[in-house]
Amino acid sequence: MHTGSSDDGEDNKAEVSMLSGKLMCKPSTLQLGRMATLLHMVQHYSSISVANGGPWGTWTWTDMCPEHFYAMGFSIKVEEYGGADDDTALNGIRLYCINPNNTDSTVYSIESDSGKFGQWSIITWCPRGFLVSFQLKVETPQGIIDDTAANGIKFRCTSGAIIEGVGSTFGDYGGWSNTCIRGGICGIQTKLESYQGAFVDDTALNDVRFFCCD
Ligand SMILES: [Ca+2]
Ligand SMILES: [Ca+2]
Ligand SMILES: [Ca+2]
Repeated sequence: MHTGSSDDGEDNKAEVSMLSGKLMCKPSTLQLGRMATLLHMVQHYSSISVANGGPWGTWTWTDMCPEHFYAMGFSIKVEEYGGADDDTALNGIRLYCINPNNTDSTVYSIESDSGKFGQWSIITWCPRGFLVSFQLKVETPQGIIDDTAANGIKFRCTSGAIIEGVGSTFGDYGGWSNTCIRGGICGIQTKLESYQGAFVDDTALNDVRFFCCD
């Protein structure tokens, strides 16, 4: 768990300076766009994470709220308990971003990669303020028995209120992530095990990290 400069940040800085060095020749629109994104990330974002994520899957793409928007609510995609079937429990997380300075209360939803099983829940909102930290409920590896990895999630809001996406019943909550120092959560990236097929034990969502904006 850490805040501020990460290995990713260092890589981004290196890549930015590498791209800057190439500016003598005319950069493509794609390069300019990527450079702008990287500069934005280096300047503004820190990530928050937990230590108890599941071991399967790979980190997928990042999705971010528009500038000046912060996540104030969330919904989760959960596969209902299937008894003897291959269960996956938590499959996806969506964040709902608002701009506190907007008077038209536009809501913008963001989502990283999600599994194919389950239904989306209703949205749970912070009573006020934004999402600033989280806990993940994860089932530890079960060996030859059916695994589900992540099962549920709790968020703490700026006000201190705790809101929960109850999800499925397996596993336990780990410790709290670090907390967004100013502002709140404004981005998401999931670690997802892609669909393994009918005869292989699937787990879908294993871990998640969020990004903070000042
Ligand atoms: Ca297993
Ligand atoms: Ca399966
Ligand atoms: Ca399973």
